[in-house]
Amino acid sequence: MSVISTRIQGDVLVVTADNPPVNALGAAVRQGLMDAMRQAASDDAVKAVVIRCDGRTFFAGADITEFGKPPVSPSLPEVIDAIENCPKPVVAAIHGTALGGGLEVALGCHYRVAVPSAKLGLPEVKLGILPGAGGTQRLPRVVGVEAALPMIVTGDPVPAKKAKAMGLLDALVEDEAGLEDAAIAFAQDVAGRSEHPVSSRRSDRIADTPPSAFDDFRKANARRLKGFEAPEACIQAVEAAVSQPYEEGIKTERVLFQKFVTGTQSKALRHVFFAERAAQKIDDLPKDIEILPIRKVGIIGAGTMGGGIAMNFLSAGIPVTMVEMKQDALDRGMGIIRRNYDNTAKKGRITQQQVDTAMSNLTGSLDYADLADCDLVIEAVFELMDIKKQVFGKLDSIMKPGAILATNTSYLNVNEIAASTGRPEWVIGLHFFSPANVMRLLEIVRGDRTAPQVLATAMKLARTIGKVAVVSGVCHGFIGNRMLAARQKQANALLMEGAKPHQIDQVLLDFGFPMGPFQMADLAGLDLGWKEEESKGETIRDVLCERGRRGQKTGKGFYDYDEKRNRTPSDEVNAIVAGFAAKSGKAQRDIGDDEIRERLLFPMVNEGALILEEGIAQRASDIDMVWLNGYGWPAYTGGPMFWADIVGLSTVVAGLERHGDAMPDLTISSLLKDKAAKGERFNG
Ligand code: T1G
Repeated sequence: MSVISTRIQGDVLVVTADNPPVNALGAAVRQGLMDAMRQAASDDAVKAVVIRCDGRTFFAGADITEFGKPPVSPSLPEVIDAIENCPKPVVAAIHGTALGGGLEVALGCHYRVAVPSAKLGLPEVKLGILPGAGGTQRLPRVVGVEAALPMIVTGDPVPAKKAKAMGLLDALVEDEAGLEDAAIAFAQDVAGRSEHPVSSRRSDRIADTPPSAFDDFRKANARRLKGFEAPEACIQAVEAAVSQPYEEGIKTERVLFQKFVTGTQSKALRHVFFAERAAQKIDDLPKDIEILPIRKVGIIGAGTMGGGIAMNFLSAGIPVTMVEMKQDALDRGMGIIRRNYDNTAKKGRITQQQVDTAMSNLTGSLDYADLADCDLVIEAVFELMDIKKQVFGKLDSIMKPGAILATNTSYLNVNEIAASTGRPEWVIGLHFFSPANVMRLLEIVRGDRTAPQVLATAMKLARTIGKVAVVSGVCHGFIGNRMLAARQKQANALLMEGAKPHQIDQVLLDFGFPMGPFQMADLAGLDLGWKEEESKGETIRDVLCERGRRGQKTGKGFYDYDEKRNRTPSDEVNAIVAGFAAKSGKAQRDIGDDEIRERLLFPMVNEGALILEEGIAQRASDIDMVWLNGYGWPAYTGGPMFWADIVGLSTVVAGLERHGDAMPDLTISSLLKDKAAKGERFNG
């Protein structure tokens, strides 16, 4: 089967790509396009050309799997130049997603038509690179710098209607099934025009770009792009489109592209791209397993978690019955959901109609019996095993056969919870991360007896509600919280040796985390699970809570907070910490940032290796997905296991050994040691 085929319809050469699953512009496709352009140029009967794709989408970009391998001619820039220099007008017929090199091919065409559902974008920056086949030079010339910069620097696609409005598309084809015929008709129409459109595309629309446009854009996006290197390269390439002649600008783009495509950040972000897709695959599940329908969901608990979880399903159009014990708690929970939606609507991210539809799908109840016809019920009650068992015991007696019973527990043993029912095969863990309607991660905890069909249904449901699902086995804290505990243990130990909370936090902020452990503690609240009547001042947390330092919500915790929630280190806290440190008997010393970083992150990598050894996680990249999507590990380093590969596993082992005295009860994973000794990596 040829990935590129051609046929002549009337006087139009129709070039069709068929390279599933997304018509990536691999070597065979590029060669086929080059051959088709030669055919068009040499055949006098051909007056115009249409380039289209079979399958679900127009070209979705270069073939990312070819990156890092020796280049194969023709290159994509060569193919696009051949399209652009074709003596006959070339029309791109776009459906699905014209992304990256796909949009660059379309930009090389003289005209572009699309169906309204199509999306067009240059997402290269999300892979740590920049468009490398003329996109940074052609797009600004077609739509202007102001419209081109956000597309290139954020990588976010635009819908066809907006693309038409900005001049990126020449026509919209309302009848999606008639795209090919409409494109052929469009090609026949332009074939008769004398003026060759290439010159029109190289419009001087960029001539009127104010130089401040770029610095203004940098300032406006600085926070969002912090730590990522490719966005600045994207901006520089667009600056070159304005300040340099076209041919020079193309060279500038090429130099920048080559620099970044071989860089560590791009390798990390390409790892993330494939890791997110790999996580959807469960190695021991048959591919054609039947997925159960989830038409109605029950949530037990209308607190922060219950409400957030409910919103995921409501936003996906799935009705929810939310059960609480008391009317005031139920009303409060329902009110929070409404407020969250209203705030989102105020920001213009959803319409009021969508809010009303979501809320119309939400039913509140004080009676478990109202859950009986749910296909799935998720408990989000207090994190105590006895309470969880009571809830599951009741559910077992109420829920219809074939319903899935899920727990949102963060740590507890899902097998033990399942055993409290007569249907352990139908019990699974769905561990959402707070705020549950925002955080993309969903740890799907597979009990020893969870049925494959239940697991497969949960995985599919995760995609339906827009989550990145990672399967975890049963252990205390599953994947993410277990590794977090390893980090927290060292953070607490470092305090006893002389480090200050803000110093420890700063090391992780500098690494790229959104916050450090003590800032996280203040945000979550230091009094979670703390009881004043039982507090004996035996820990730093006890003393802080006893002194009213209960976190951001009380204006002080490990930090002091002003009315704008700006945080400053606290002398009182440092004195309390120093007091405990002195009592600990540990020698006090100035601890350098490098040691702090190693002591926080290397034990996490080690815990990840143990998690792999025990079969709790299917693969190292799943662990990366957990930390990128649940805890803010900076994506441009790929996640803890990919980052360890880059650091070098032998360096990690040496670091753990060097700090061994400070971590006496840490056992170095044999998998980690074995891979280090062999010079291997976690991620292949
Ligand atoms: N190359 C290789 N494989 C790709 C691919 C690509 N560009 N895009 C997707 N796949 C694979 C993916 O790994 C998965 O494989 C399958 O296709 C289905 O993908 C020169 C240099 C198009 C929106 O960044 O955004 O062009 O897991 O599960 O949810 O300037 O795929 O089945 O084995 O994501 O329907 C720029 C990346 C490249 C677009 C479809 N292009 N792809 O989403 O399916 S760089 C991109 C996507 C570039 C030029 C530069 C999405 C999609 P498997 P999927 P989907």
